[in-house]
Amino acid sequence: MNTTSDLSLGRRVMALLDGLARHSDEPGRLTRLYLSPAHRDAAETTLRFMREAGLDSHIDPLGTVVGRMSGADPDAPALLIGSHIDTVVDAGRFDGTLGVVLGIVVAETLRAEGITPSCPIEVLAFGDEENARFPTNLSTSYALSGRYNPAWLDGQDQDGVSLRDALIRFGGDPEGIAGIARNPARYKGYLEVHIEQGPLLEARNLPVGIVSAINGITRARATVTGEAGHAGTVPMTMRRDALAAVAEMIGIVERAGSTRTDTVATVGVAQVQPGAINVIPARVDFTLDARSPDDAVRHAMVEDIVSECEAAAQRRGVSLTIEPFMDSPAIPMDKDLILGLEEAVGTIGVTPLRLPSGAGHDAVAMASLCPAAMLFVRCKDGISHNPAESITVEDADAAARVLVEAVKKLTAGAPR
Ligand code: HGY
Ligand code: MN
Ligand code: MN
Repeated sequence: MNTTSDLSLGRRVMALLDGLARHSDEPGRLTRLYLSPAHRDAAETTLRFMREAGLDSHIDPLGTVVGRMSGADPDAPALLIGSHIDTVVDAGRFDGTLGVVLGIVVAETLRAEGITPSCPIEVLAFGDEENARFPTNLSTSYALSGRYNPAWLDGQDQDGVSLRDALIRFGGDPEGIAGIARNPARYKGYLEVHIEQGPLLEARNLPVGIVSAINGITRARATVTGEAGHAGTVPMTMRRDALAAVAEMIGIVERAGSTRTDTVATVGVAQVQPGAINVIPARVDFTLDARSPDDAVRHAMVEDIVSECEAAAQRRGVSLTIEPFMDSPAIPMDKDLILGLEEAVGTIGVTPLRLPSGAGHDAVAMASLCPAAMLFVRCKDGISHNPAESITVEDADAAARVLVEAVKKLTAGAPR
């Protein structure tokens, strides 16, 4: 049982993360949306890291960075390891990038130990996990299982730029998407390491944990249209105030998400027009994000939210449109890969704990290609989607050692 370490792997992980954290589209904070200039730079840096680790690497037509290590049997079903390098606005530096960097550190470690895996190993750095720029759903990872929705190409960001145009500007190729789809028979599994983005591991004083299942997510874009008017002259009873209506709707969303302990519902974005202090708001564009481990519960919750918001719109004389663009199912992780991760966690002297994921991950999409499993890493105060997001070098090291053990077991190869 290898419970001591010189932390060299943890330090290597932190160094590679530092290299990626430099790439942001905004000065003074980390924002790296899909297909942005910072995403391009981060993809190039990831490509360099992969090549320096000896991986045969390229950037695919949708911007995913792919690094491949050959195996003793080049035709054996490959093991995939990955996560994402896109971020939310004003993000932390560990969400997504940790899993990519750990895949690279595993490749470096196998090579340093002279181990040729029995099968090929691929490291994947996806670019559209947050879906924070376009109305998509894990587009770059779903492309690997042949489930890319062509309608995503016509989706626009808040500046009216289509995904297709952004992809071409990025150096991607909309015509190459079909070629990204992989044959499921050629893959034995997908492993993703990710920060927990919640408080449980810290509360249990555990550096790592194993994901049992990933919650389902509904996302929608909504618009309420009222009537602009003079804030000083229009009587309160004669207004069609779009923002006052949305304020009531946000209360509806919050109450719906609070009815059970395992559901959540959030309005994360609200853009007010015309947005002047003395003008009654005419229009509000806002978003809905609703989640549950049970898809029937989630669908019923969303139906309740929509019907109550429609009633509120009717009472207030405003119009409401709600356009769902994501219905991501709750996904259990693969039982055999979970057992393998539990065994690997045991080798570093940690008691394995299974826990659900409230956050979505590329593993949801990858589970439609091959068996998928995730290892969570403790993060301080459970904070994420926040620049205060942090992990310790010791926990980064623990995660690296667990992943190396799990990969060695899954690709038991002969020393060179
Ligand atoms: O929103 C999520 O669950 C993930 O961070 N994209
Ligand atoms: Mn993530
Ligand atoms: Mn995230």
